[in-house]
Amino acid sequence: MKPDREMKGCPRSQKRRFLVDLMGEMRSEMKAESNNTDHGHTAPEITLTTVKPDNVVKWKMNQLDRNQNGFLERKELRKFKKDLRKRKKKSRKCGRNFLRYCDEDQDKIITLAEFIDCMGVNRNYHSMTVHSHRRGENPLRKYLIDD
Ligand SMILES: [Ca+2]
Ligand SMILES: [Ca+2]
Repeated sequence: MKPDREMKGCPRSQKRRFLVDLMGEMRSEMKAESNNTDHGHTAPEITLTTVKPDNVVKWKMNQLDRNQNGFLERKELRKFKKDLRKRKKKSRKCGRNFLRYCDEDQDKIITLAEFIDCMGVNRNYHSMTVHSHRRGENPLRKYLIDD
C-alpha cells in the first residue's frame, strides 16, 4: 500500500473528513440519479445499500467522462471543480487542491486509477477490487537523474 500523500493546504484530519464527505455526496448523487432513471425497471447492478466505494467512484467517473474515453480531461472536470470549490470554509482548501492532488503524474488528465486512489478508497475502505499497476514512472525520478 502506498503512503498517504499530502494534499496541499489540507491537513490529514481534514482531508479524511473531506474525502468521506465527498464520497457521501457522490453516493447520494448516485442514488438520486438511479431514482430518476428508474422507470419501472431497476438497474440490477445498483443496490445502494451494498454499493462499494470504488463503484461509487466509477459511477462518478462515468458521469464526468462525457466523451467516454476513460479519462477525465480538463474541460470535463470544470463543473466538478466548481462544485468542489463551493465547500464549507473548513474544507475549501481541500476542495481547491483536490484535483491537482488526484492527478498524481500531473499529465492534466485523471484516470480511473488516479481517481480511485485520491478518493482514498484503498485506505479508508477495504473493498477494493481495482488495483493500480500503472505505476511505472516515479514522478521524482526526472528530478533525480536530470542534470
Ligand atoms: Ca473524457
Ligand atoms: Ca494523471
